[in-house]
Amino acid sequence: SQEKTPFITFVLGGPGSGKGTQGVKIAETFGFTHLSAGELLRKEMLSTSEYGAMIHDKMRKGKIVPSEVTVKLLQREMESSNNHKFLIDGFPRTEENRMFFLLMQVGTEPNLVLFFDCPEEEMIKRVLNRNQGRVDDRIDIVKKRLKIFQALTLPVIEYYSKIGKLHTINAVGTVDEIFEKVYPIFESCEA
Ligand code: UP5
Ligand code: MG
Repeated sequence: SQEKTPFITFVLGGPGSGKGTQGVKIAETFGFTHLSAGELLRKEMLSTSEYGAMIHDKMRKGKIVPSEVTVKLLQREMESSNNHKFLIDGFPRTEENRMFFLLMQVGTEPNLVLFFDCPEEEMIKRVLNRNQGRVDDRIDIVKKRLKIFQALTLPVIEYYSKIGKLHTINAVGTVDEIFEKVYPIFESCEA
């Protein structure tokens, strides 16, 4: 039930680049509803959903879940929210994801796109230190996720750069140091 035009921010970056951590802070500070595509898929995986087994199979291999499934989950959350400001983390990961969202949301391009730019060694270190029992936090799978990020997600990031929506943030430093760089982007935008 949205009366206002939605304001959509996509947060992109490799595995462990800090999308979730910064996403929570941005949402709290600037009044966004935070939707992590990965979290929504993990919740769906643990439910009795018909997609559960398929999602599990994709995730444990570091592969991308079909666009229609992810977009359906995102759309369900957006439609049931009273908020018009959404911060979507970890999506779109592929050009197909991007096109599918555009189709389902009838032409809604994001207002802002953040890219957390982080060196691979740092991303690997963070993910392996996390210890939250994720099926994909193993060194071999993390390397696979990094390869997929480079091959499929970097072109999407490049697209947003071309259309002038991208804000690249150096994601090395403390959580607070990084948030200090993120803050002015939202402070200066009207949502
Ligand atoms: N940490 C955070 N910031 C730090 C800092 N500045 N300094 C030191 N440590 C920091 O952070 C990772 C870890 O680092 C945490 O322990 C944190 O405390 C620490 P986090 O904020 O969780 O990083 P994030 O970028 O969110 O990492 P995540 O592992 O969640 O990224 P992924 O993109 O790999 O995971 P996601 O959940 O988005 O996707 C998982 C899988 O789901 C994909 O591989 C894919 O199989 C599937 N998927 C799809 O198929 N489609 C989608 O659209 C989305 C997901
Ligand atoms: Mg995350």
